[in-house]
Amino acid sequence: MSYKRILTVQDISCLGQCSLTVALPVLSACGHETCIIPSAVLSTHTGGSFKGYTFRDLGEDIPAIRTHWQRQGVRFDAIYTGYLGSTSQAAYVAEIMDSLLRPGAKIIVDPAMADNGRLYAGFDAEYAAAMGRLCKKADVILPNITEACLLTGLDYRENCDEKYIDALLSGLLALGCPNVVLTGVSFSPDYTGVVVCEGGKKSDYRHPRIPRMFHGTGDVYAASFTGGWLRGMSLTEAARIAADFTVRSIENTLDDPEHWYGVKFETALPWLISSLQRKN
Ligand code: PXL
Repeated sequence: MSYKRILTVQDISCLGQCSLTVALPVLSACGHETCIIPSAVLSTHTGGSFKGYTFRDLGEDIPAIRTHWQRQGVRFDAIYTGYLGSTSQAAYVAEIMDSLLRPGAKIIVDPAMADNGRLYAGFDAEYAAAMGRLCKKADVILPNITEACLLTGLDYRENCDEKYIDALLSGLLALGCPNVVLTGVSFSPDYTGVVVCEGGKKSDYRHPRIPRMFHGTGDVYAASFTGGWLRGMSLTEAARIAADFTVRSIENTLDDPEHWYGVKFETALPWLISSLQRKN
């Protein structure tokens, strides 16, 4: 079994089941040491009917944390980045990728910035361009369709066909990252899933579509994908396990109409742990 030291850089949404409050428990459950740099602190995430949330950008701390860790000789086996607090943080994160990774370390970038055809509150085209520069440094990127459009300049479409997905994938590969896991790809009303492009080879994984939108599922997906992939699974296997884990997390939430702000991924963690054990 492989025990990796992972650094994840994302916000702390104090309430809302996304970003670090998902990544920490999921990566720990996957059997990895997880170090964090919080990009921002918010009282809640910015989605749904949360209004008037607090927001503190912690970007100024990032260079000082990097310098301290560099002095201590700290190195990571992987870095996994998600929601950043501002455009300028992308350059700080790039510096960390250049200075604090062990040889052969993996870079996973989830360009978490948009969904359903729209950027999240507070983000703009400049932020999307900065995410594109981070994607260039990555081993794997995990955009949803909206993020893929922002990264490639293609128009957002609600209905996908093979040709559209291929155009998005070529645009994403042209950013300079060799592997792509495109999430939320639905070729028919009843099914949704992911398309994986691993070293030029394309595959897809579909599961029945659940007709309700949940926040934070991209983070649940990216954290469990990262945890599985760093346990030594192939990219395709990790992409499938992450999809199944996300579906289970959603299913665990469906009977609770008041739980609109996130998914109950915690109750699916035993399934994730036993699935990873079976694979190793
Ligand atoms: O789940 C993505 C995400 C992460 N962090 C914050 C968000 C969102 C999505 O809305 O608002 C603060």
